[in-house]
Amino acid sequence: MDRYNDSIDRLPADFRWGVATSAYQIEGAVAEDGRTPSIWDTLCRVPGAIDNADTGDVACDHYHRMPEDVALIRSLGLDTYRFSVSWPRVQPGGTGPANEAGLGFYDRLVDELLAGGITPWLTLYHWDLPQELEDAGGWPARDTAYRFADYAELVYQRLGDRVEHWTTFNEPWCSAVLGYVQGVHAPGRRDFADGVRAVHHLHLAHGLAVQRLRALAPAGRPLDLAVTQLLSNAIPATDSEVDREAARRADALGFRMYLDPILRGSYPEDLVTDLARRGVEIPVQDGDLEVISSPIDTLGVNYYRSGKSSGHAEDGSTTDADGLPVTRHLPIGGLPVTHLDWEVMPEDFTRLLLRISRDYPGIPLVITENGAAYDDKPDATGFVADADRTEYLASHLAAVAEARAGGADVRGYFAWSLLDNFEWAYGYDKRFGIVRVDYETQERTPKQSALWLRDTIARVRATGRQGRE
Ligand code: GBH
Repeated sequence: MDRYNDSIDRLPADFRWGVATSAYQIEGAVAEDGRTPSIWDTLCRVPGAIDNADTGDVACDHYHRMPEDVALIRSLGLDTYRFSVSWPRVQPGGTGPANEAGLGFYDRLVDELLAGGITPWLTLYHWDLPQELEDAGGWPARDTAYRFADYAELVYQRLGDRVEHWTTFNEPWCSAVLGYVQGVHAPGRRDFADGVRAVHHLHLAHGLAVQRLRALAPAGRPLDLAVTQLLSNAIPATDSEVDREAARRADALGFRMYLDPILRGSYPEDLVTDLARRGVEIPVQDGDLEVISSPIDTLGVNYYRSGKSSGHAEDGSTTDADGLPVTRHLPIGGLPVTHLDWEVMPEDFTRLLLRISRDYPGIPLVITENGAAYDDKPDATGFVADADRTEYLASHLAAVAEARAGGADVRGYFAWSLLDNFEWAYGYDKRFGIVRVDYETQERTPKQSALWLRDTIARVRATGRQGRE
């Protein structure tokens, strides 16, 4: 792994080092202390929806083992912990008053973190919409955005005195596209126009919450407002006009649709044209884009994989049954892959970060997720010598350092994930943790990658560059 150190050691001594999780993936305790079901509890009961019929009912039992997990974070020398709040835990049903017992859990978590010298980095929404709000229409319904702003306010009222870093949404693309278009994530719906409506209402919810929190924060109290997006480059499969057009469409629908409204106050024109050809309109009302583009302080970037775009279907045709142009995602080829068959290409991460900072200048970036699933083989003591995951983290950290050297203002890096956990539609079989979880005993064992990260953090803190480059 040492061959990455020349790059990694260019990171600054005050670089932020974190690790990330999300509520439904680790907490368990789904029916305790007044929590009501979310759309994920519902999807987990649909036959065939989740590999092995796994559910988040118990997960890593973090709800009952939180102090132990905070101690683990501390033992690895991490300075920041990114977690999410479960909406149906703190506001059952998604409307009405706060549930004290549910909020109390996050209150204790925040105190535990602060007592251990760890900065809380709070995400309000990591995909667990209260089922009642889905029954009322879910994200394709505009009203859900206003419900979210109320929820954000209620959490801020309780934790705002101690939590400085607030992220509204984790990966709106996943909620909208995987949840409402492809139907592989909750709530499992399949309608392209609903997906487009969901995107707009997720953006609106973000903007409304940003305005609420900004207004609630007393003068002089620090407040860092952010949104986290899943981003990657759209690389044309070949230099042909057809493939370059496919990459442009993929970039409009998968990248610029998520950054332009928030950071530029408009949807891309080519996106609007592409959608119109499909008979779909974004349900923008007067004033929405002003709300959506309310200033934020940080952009969270989640990055996992690369791929390329082709304008040709498998049979070679360039239009589909409806006469619309084909946009197909393809592997790049010839690259190592993870347990999920995701291709590993760290140089593309550097390119992505440079592109974001060129096209959306002035906003500090934090890598809020990066990591990989590998088919870990524990030894007799439960230790996992995960050279593959360690290599993934090292090469991607080096890629971040290269992007910084090229001018990208990246302030921190959070590994996904602290623990092996419920990997959504893949259940527990796909492990992303830097810490092994034995699901029989709930025992936690740091993997080689966790120890490597601990040592790397200590070295960069001691020898890294002083101040920002
Ligand atoms: C992130 O999503 C999430 O924020 C995090 O919760 C998740 O654990 C992590 O990545 C690792 O996946 O094959 O159709 O079932 C990144 C986006 C979400 C992309 C899950 C792949 C599976 C879709 N990933 N998704 S599907």
